[in-house]
Amino acid sequence: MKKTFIGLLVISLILVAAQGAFAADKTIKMAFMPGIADPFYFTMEKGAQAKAKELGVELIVGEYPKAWGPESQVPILEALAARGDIDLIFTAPTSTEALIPVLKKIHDGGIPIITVDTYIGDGDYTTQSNYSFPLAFIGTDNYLGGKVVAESLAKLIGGKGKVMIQNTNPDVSSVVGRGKGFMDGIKGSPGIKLVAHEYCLDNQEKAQAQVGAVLQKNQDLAGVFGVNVFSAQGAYRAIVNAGLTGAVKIATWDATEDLINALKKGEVDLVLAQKPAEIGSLAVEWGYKYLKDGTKIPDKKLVPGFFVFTKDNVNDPDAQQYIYSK
Ligand code: T6T
Repeated sequence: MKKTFIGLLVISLILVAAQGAFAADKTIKMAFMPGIADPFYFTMEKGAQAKAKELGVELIVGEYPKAWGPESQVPILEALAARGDIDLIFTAPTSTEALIPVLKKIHDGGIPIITVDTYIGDGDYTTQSNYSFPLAFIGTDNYLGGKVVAESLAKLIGGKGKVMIQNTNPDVSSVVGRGKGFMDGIKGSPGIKLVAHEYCLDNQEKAQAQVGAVLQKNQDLAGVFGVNVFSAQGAYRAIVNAGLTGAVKIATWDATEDLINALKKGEVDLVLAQKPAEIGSLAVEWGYKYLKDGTKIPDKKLVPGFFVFTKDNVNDPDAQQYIYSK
């Protein structure tokens, strides 16, 4: 009995040591699989590539999906894993539930996973569950950002009036968090009424049509929250087309050049910028540390902050760093 225990202990120690042990002369190869082709993920890739270059890591980037969702993402992830030469994958799961099986299979096949921007399950990777296998989640505090946006929009509309949320998907952690934060944030202003919460499935034309339809029914709409690149870009275009620039206040999320230019023109009132380059850089840095010597991210979570652009700071030299790349 005692011998078996000691034997098991020795095997476990060898396995633990082997996990982080990487031959000094082997180039680490990581793969990044973005959520969709958009400036947020292009900027994340830039940050990741810069850190990879600094550390001598080879970074393979999976094909950028043209549409959001597991149908596009799963085959690309499977192809990356099937190459057989990837040491770690970091990816933005396009669904909290639908991505669990494929990521678990890749992990069980020996490739560690970090999720960036979005998480699987409820994002708690510290409690044992069928989705706690990733090394970590690295991304924005979307709930907090949603609350900040709500409080700012409330001020812009004088604490009262009808508002809507133009969202993308009901099963994606990032945008769900933003929506929840916003809904809790407006609770502080009893005069504000949420009249619509639309989902465009990350399609800008659809977002524009949805905001247009809500405007038709609510001609006294006071404010809109566009929760990400395509929903925000579609939302402000609908307001401009309706000739309501300035009358309907628009708070948007993601600092694309399009949204920043719209802010400068007064067609948008607020742009929340995430820090995608930092997220990509942290994923490479911590993936590298883990592969080199088994160092793990404390609490399996890293949360870079965000920056809020308004017409008052949009031209500040210090703020320019937060605009996403094309
Ligand atoms: O807002 C980002 C990202 O954080 C979100 O998860 C999905 O949409 C974007 O990529 C912007 O389009």
